[in-house]
This record gives sequence, C-alpha cells and structure tokens, in this order.
Amino acid sequence: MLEFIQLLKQRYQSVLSQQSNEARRILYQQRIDQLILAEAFIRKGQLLNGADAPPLQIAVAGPTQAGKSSLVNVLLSCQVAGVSPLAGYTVHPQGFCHGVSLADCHDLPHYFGRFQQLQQSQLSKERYDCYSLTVLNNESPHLPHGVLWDTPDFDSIDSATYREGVIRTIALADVLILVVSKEKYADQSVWEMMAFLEVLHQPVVICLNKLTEGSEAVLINSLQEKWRLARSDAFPTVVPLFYEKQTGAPQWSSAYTKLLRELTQQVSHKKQARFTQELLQKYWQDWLEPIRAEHQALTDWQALCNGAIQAALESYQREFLNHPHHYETFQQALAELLTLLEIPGLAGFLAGTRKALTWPVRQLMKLGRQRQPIANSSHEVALLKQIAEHTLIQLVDRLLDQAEHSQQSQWWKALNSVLRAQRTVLLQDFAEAAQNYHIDFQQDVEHTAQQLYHKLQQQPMVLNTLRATRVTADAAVIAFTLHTGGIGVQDLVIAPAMLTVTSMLTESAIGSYMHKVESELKQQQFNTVKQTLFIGSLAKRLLALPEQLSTLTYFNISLASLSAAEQQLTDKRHGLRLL
Ligand SMILES: Nc1nc2c(ncn2[C@@H]2O[C@H](COP(=O)(O)OP(=O)(O)OP(=O)(O)O)[C@@H](O)[C@H]2O)c(=O)[nH]1
Ligand SMILES: [Mg+2]
Repeated sequence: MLEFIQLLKQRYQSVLSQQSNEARRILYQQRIDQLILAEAFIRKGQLLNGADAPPLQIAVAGPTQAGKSSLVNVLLSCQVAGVSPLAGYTVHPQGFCHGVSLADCHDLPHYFGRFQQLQQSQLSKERYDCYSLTVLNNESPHLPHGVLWDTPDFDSIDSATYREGVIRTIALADVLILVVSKEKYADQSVWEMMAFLEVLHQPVVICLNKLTEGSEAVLINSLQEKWRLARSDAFPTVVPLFYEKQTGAPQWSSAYTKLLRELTQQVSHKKQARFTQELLQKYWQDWLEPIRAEHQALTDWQALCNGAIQAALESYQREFLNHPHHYETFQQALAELLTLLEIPGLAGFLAGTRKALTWPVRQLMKLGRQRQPIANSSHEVALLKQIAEHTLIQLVDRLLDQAEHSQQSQWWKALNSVLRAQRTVLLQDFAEAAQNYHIDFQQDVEHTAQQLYHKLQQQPMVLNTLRATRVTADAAVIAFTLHTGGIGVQDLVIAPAMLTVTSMLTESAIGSYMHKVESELKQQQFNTVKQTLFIGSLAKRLLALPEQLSTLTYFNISLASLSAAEQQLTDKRHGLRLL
C-alpha cells in the first residue's frame, strides 16, 4: 500500500507540473497533501510496529509569525529555536530531544524517508527536504520527555515549497500544539488545516498567543465556534498566552505545567492501523478519480477501435468479397485451374510469342507463375489500403469529438497527436501486411484450383468439352499473361474468354461444387484478412497507442496495480497487516 500511495503521489506531482487548469491545479495540490499525509501516517504505523517504539513526539504547528518557535523555546526552557519578526522564518522541521537521546530516535530517518537528517546548524534555505534533531541537556518543567518539533508555517505564500515537511512532522506527532495569535486565529488556512488533520485523531492543545489581558474570553468563544465548524471531535484545551513586553516572548503559566504531561497519558497507538485505514478510505475515491477517468477513456478508445475495425470489415465485405465486379479471387482460382488443364492448341498459341514449343505447357505455366505482379495489380490490396486510410480518418474524427465533449479532453487531444504522428507508419505497415497477405493467400487460391481440377477429373465429359473449346485456350493464355504481369487481376475478371469459361463451368455438372469451393475460399479469405490485417496489424497498433502518452501528463496507472491496491484496502485482515 505504501508503494501505491507513493506512486500515486509521484504521478500527481508530475501531472500537476503540466496542468494549466487552475481549478485542477488547486484540486491536485490538495490531493498531494492528502497523499503526503497518508504516506506519513502509514510510515508512522511502521515506526510504531518496529522493535522499539519511538519516544513521545509533540509537534508545534501554526500560521507564520504566530510565535511557534518562541513557544518551543518557552516549553523547552531554553533558546534553541530561531525566532524572527520575518514571516516564514522557520522552513525546516526541527526536533529537540528533551530527556531522550539520538539513539532513542534511530528509526526517525526511516520515517522521514527522502528527507535528510542534519545538524540544526547545517539546515539551509537552499534545500527544504531536511530536518534536524538536537539533543538538549536541560530539564524543562513544562514538558514530558520526548521530542518537541518546531515546524514551518503552513499559510505563507512560500509555504507551498516546504509544506511536505510540515505535514510529515504533524503526522508523526502523538500530540499537536496549534499556535495561533489573536491576529491569525480566524484565518481560513488554519481551519482548513485543522479539518484536514482530524483523520489523525491526535490530542490537540490550542495556544492562543499574543493576547492582551481581558480579551481571551471572547476569542476563546470564537475559537470554539471555528473548531465546531471545522471538526467533529471535542473542543480542546486552550492555553492563553499573554503578550509579555519585557521578555518579548509568550509566558507559559504555571497553571498549565502539568497539561502536556496529562495529555500524553491519553496517547494510545492501538488504533493506529484502524485510523490509517479510515484515512485511506476517506480519500480513496477522490484520489482515483482521474485514474478511473483515464481507464474509462481507455475503454472508450477500445470501443472506438473495435467499432472502426468492424466497420472496416463490413466495407471489405461489401466492396470486395460480395461485390460482383470487384471480387477477383475466385476468378484467379479459375485461372490457376486453366494452367492445370492440358489444353490442346495452347502450346501453338504461345509458340508465336514464346519460342517454347518443346516445353510441356504446364512447365511453361510454372515458369510464368509469379505472385508479386498479381499482388501489385490486385484490386483487393488497393481497396484494403483505402479502407485502412478511411478507418484512420474516421477515428481521428471520433477522437476530436471526444476531445471536445469528454471530460478527459486533454487525454483525447494527446491521443490524437500520437495518432497523427504515427499515421504514416501505421498505414505503411498495413500496406506491407496487405501485400504479404495477398501473396501468401495465393496458396489458398492454388489449393482451390487443385480441388476443382480433381473434381473435373471425375467428370471426363466436362473436362473434354473444356479442352475441346477454343475459348478455353484463349482464357488460358490470359491466365498465363496474368502471371507474367502482362495484365492485372481486374482485367482477368472482365476478360470475355474468362467469363465464358466461368459460365461453362457454372452450368456444368460441377456447378454446385464450384459454388461450395467459392464460398469456402471467401470465408477463408475473410477470416485471414480479419485476423492478420485488421486485428493482428491495425487494431493491435491502434490499441497500443495510449501507451505512448507521456507519463508526465498522464497517470498511466494500470488497472492491475489499482485493483491490487484496492484489494489490500478492502481486505481488512490482510489490509491492516500490510499497512
Ligand atoms: N512581544 C512578543 N512578541 C512575540 C511573542 N511571541 C512571538 N513574538 C514575536 O513574534 C515574532 C515571530 O515569532 P516566531 O516565534 O518566530 O514566530 P513563528 O510562528 O515561529 O514564525 P515563522 O517561523 O516565521 O513561521 C517574533 O518577532 C517574536 O519575537 C510574545 O508573546 N510577545
Ligand atoms: Mg518559527
């Protein structure tokens, strides 16, 4: 699950960097924050399940200039956190070990992941993904032993750049101290953050800083109201901190000395796994919204491709297989048949042109038999190429339609660019495949001719009539010329001699057998064209186009990895263990 959340976060970050729609940018930024929180909370669960539990963690958080660092110093009873009147002064999480050693915190680097642990003095504004841990030797009366974290603000303009550190530190905390000043307590950013953190179920203390004597009652009431609007858990203890002119720092009243110690008694990690599960479930559907939309777009694309391929096959049937003038393949089989018949007088015919008198006619036919010119002149190959071109034109239309009307308009636009870029290569490959198919299919044509020849041998009457007819010899010459490239396949279809021979055969005793082999040949041809060309070449390439979409712009998370993660989430028994 952790890996899946990290993958999701990383994809959101790269998609965000390319996103220009402002509303989407805001939404995606929120989701990245949620994912950072989820990732951190899962890591906290791992930390708690480790061999030795980490010491108590308390985080001080709040808007800029609220006095967070000042309060950290007060609670620790020493000046260790940097305080400044410059907004956004603290930019790294800084942990201070009170009564605990660095060795006690040895698991924290694992928790912080890519954040590097440095000495406080090494922290620099050049790099935000760092934190420091400083061991203190003094004992403060206000704090139990543990790590107290000063955190960067979450509301200044720059805070977006170091927000991850804030979220990671807050998710680690067993207790959260929210510091707000009287100027800042009503800010929307504060209450959005408090609402966002409710899923962590942490005990919270609110420190209301920079107060003037007597103003606290009204402000606390107002705070309560804001809390109630933002969260559904009980309103926490509010510690009023008065503005101290002489020290320039907040005063922690002795009345609250025991507060934090008491609060830490409430800390329980028993429900960590359940809370993590709740957190994931709360956001899951939102996080996956663009991924599901992409999957939907992919499904829509598959449907478009299948529809286009279906239409292409229908037009192949209509324009070729079932077209009385265009269908040439069976005629070719008949031409092949003629080369198998030993036709008296044919040699004489050829002698004039070929000086091959001594050769048996069948040998001569073999010599002339070439498949390439047939494919080149084939009306079928030309038609297949046209159908492929038309299919792509139709698909581009549908893509543009989707780009205009679908919610995933960017996805469709990008797919359209990929298709445009690939169009020529796709068509070239298809044309090559069509040519190869046509050449290979000559074998089936020859096989049909053989079938007819054997049938004729059983019908000596028909065979003899054929051999004795002058028109058969004419047709045989035409068939021969076809192989030498002298005529094209289409010429063959309309050649009168061929037409006559065809009618003779159709009306003969083998007429019904001819119909049978013709329809078998057609069926075989349809299946071959469908499988090798439209499915094996065109559809396969078209369906693979979305893989070429840039992962910078798209999530590209597979259905399989999404399903595996969902399985973990819903399968409670294993899910909790995996967390
Ligand atoms: N006089 C007075 N000044 C205070 C008090 N608390 C904080 N300040 C001043 O407020 C300013 C900001 O205090 P910080 O503690 O640095 O505030 P912060 O919340 O850590 O601010 P960032 O790190 O910038 O987010 C400093 O100039 C402090 O001296 C207070 O109780 N009294
Ligand atoms: Mg600070």
